[in-house]
Formats: sequence, structure tokens, C-alpha cells
Amino acid sequence: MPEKIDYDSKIPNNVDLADDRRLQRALEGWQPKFMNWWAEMGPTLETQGVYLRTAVSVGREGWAHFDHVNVPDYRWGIFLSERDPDRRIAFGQHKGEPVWQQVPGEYRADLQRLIVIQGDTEPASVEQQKLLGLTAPSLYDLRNLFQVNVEEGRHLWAMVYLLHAYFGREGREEAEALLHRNSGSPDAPRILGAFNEETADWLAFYMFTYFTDRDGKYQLGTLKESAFDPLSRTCEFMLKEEAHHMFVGTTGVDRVVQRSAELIREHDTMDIASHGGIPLDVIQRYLNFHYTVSLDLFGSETSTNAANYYTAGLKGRWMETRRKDDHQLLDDSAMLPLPRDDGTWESEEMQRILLLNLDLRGEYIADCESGIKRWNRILDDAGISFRFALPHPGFNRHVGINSGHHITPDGTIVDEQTWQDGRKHWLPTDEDLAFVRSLMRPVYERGKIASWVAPPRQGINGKPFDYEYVYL
Ligand code: BYC
Ligand code: FE
Ligand code: FE
Repeated sequence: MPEKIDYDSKIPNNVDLADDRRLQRALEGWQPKFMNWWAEMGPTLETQGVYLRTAVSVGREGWAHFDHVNVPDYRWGIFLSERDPDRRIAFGQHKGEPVWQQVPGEYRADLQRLIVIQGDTEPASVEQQKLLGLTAPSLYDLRNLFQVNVEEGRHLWAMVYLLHAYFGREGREEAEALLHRNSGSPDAPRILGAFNEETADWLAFYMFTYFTDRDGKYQLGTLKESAFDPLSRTCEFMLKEEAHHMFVGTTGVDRVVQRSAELIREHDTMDIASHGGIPLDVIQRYLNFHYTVSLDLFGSETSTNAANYYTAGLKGRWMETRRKDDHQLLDDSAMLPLPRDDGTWESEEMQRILLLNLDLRGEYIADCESGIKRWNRILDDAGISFRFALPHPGFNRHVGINSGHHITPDGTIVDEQTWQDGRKHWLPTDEDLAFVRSLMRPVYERGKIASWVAPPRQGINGKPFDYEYVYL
């Protein structure tokens, strides 16, 4: 397995594509379809070059190269992390056996389904973010948007490679379908709910990259544990790219909170809308929305699908190899909090293996708390007493045991009327959305920034904030 990437072929890769003519031809047949999709469904803003990173190696050090590139000329390619010849299955009924280099017939359908669901989210996010380039708050942010977009495009390539290389004709058909479904389409929507929502403004973009890309991190983390080695190695490399997407979200929200805090102090009022800032309660409502649609992405708390994937070795737990148990979970149990119709909570003991989606969601929630802490620290440093909080995991849910119940952000089970009355305090209202949208005016001058967000502390790859990240 060459660590270096072959950039001479049409499709950059480190999987020796040139040695498999059939596969190479099939992927070269898909490539123009991808390019058409990008032209039609990708970013609408045209540029003369964006300062982007491109993968040049999959090793630990210096895997990326930075330069201005014309976005449609970006070299989307197929990069898998290095193979560990001694790798063994870490969990489930095949624990201890060597990992698989081919798809076992009995798991074909399940693996294909997991890869299709993962693949479907990647282009969906590009579609959701299609218009954001028209209103970027700075060239720095515009560059980050394009970076995220091209890498989500590459993640689609990553899944399409697996479909083409290991799933035959059905896999090729699924690869086509990934370009035919579209975010928000009434006839052929994306598979998972969060990927049919609009990302209509930059606060939504920062929240999406914080909360929804972070679901990506956790799901990829479980697929990285897979016994199907090519999937594992693909996800391992995707996770490397993913870190930047979450950086964009974390620091994006930081900068909005920072700017709002400055305006609150400067004008000595929480009501900073008239001063061109985003009020903290609006930020909290955005947070509530993006967090809860992202919780839905973990599926139902009790899941026989997840249990079967685990037993088969297809999808593990977060940090599976660091867990100190038997990695089979046949006689373990765990508690599940359930909302009851009488408005009280009860806790039910269940087999741990049925609660794997809940387990993963728990890891995710703990990680989300770190964002809340940092944003509250910004407020604390500014002497502002307002505090952000994650809502209760039962709040505003459309998937799983809490859907069908009305649960407030503090976890109280309420009736329909109380829910309807509270909604406007808990979720973005039409006025909130219209207001945030009204702030979205492009700032394309070098070193300048919009009124509602603070500049970043640092630029990209050691460049200053006022670097010409995008040629327009
Ligand atoms: N929407 O047993 P259950 C990313 C369905 S994000 C609609 O609870 P399971 C990214 C489910 O299909 C990461 N339907 O679910 C981020 C099932 O249907 P069937 C994406 C849903 O299978 C930002 C039924 O309900 N990767 O990478 O345990 C930018 C019962 O389901 C939903 C993955 O998700 C939903 N939210 O868990 C770019 C990894 N949830 O079988 C990219 C692959 C459930 O009854 N996917 N259903 O017809 C999986 O591991 C699992 O399929 C899920 C669901 C975690 C999604
Ligand atoms: Fe991705
Ligand atoms: Fe991402």
C-alpha cells in the first residue's frame, strides 16, 4: 500500500487504481456525473481560486498541501489510511478473527446500507450549503466554507469507491442514486432528516458544523472499528479531514458569541439586534434546533439494527478497543430513561447491546458539553451572566422513544398547549430566522469582517486574517 498518493491519474488515489482497469473505468464513468452534480448542486458563487488544502499523503506528518485552486479543478480522490496487516476484529461474534478484505456474503446487504446512508449525508451537506458563499462574513470564512464543501465531496468519493469496488452492479446503482437524491427534494429527499433541513445562514452553518459534523465524527468513529477493513481505513482518513469541519463550527460559534458579548458591553443592553449583533437568546434557540436534529441522527435509543451490526462486527462502539469489557455484551445491561404518558420519567433496565445508539449518543453529548463550556467562558470573561445550555435529550425529538412526547428543554413532560406556548422561547421563530438573514451581507474585502461576528484569532496555515484567501 503506497502511502504517497498517485496524482498522475485522472482520479488521485492510494489504492493502486491503475492496476484494476475495470474498477478504474467504472469510477471514471462516475466522475463526469459527479462533476455535473457539483456544477448544478454545489456552491453557486464562482471564484478565481480558493486557498485550499489537498491531501498529498495519508501519513501522520504533513498530509496536506495548501494552495489556491480553482474549485472545480480540485483533485477529489480516494485515500485510505495505511493497512495494518495484523489488524483483528475487536468485537462481536467474530472477535479475534482477522479483519475482512472482502465483504462476506451474509453481511453484504447491511454493509451496503451503512455505506449508502453514510454516503448520502456527504453530498447532502454540500447541497444545504450551496448558497452560503453569496453572504460570507469574510474571505477567511468563505475559504473555510469551500474547504468543508470540497472535503464533503471527497467523502462522497470515499463511499462511492467502496460501493464500486466491493458491491458490484448494485453498488454502482447506489452510487448513481447518491447523486439523484437531493436535500429537501419532495420526490427524492436525502435519507436522514437533518440533511433535508436548510442551512440558510452562517449562524446555521456554524451550528451545523459544530453539531451535525460532530455526529459525523462519532458515526465515522464507529465505522472505523468495522471488521470490513477497507471501510475502516476509509473512515480513519475521513476523520482526519473532519477535524477541520468541527474547528469551523467551534470557532465560528465562539466568534459570534464573542461579538455579541462585545456589543452587549459596549451598549449596555442584551438587546443588541439594533446594533447589528445576534442576541444570546437567538443563539440559544439556534443551538437547541441544531443539537436536537443532530440527536435524531443517532437513530432510536433501543435498536436491534445496531445490535445486529455490532454482533456481526460491522459497526462498533466509540473507542471500542479502549473499552474494558468483553466486547460482546451478551449479558450486560444498562438503564434507559423513558417518558411516560402520565408525565413522569421511568428508568428501565435493558440489555446493553440493544442500547448502542444511546451509548454513542452519550459520548456525543459529553463532547457537545465542551462547546457549551467554552461559549459560557466567553460570556463569563465579559462579565455577562447569561449561560448557554444543552436542552434535555428528550426535547424536540422526532426519532426514538421521546418522539410523540412534548418535552421542554429542562426535561419536563408537558401537554400540547404548553408545548405550543413554549416553542417560541425554545426554537428559532420566523422572526429570528428573518433577523439573522437580514444580517447576512457578503464582506469580500481583504481583512474586513461583518458586524455580527468577531474575526478569528488566527488565519489558515499560518497566514494572517487579511490574507487573500479567495480570488474573486
Ligand atoms: N432519519 O434501529 P434504528 C455525517 C430509521 S453524519 C430517518 O433506530 P439504526 C455528516 C432507520 O433507518 C453521519 N430515518 O436505526 C455530517 C430504520 O429504518 P428501517 C452519517 C431514520 O439503524 C455533516 C428505523 O428508522 N452516518 O457524516 O440503529 C456533514 C429504525 O431505526 C433515522 C451514519 O449515520 C433518521 N434520523 O440507526 C456531512 C452512519 N434514524 O431499518 C456528513 C450510518 C433511524 O426500519 N448509519 N431511522 O427501514 C447508521 O449507522 C444508522 O443507519 C443510523 C440509524 C445511526 C442512521
Ligand atoms: Fe463528511
Ligand atoms: Fe464534515
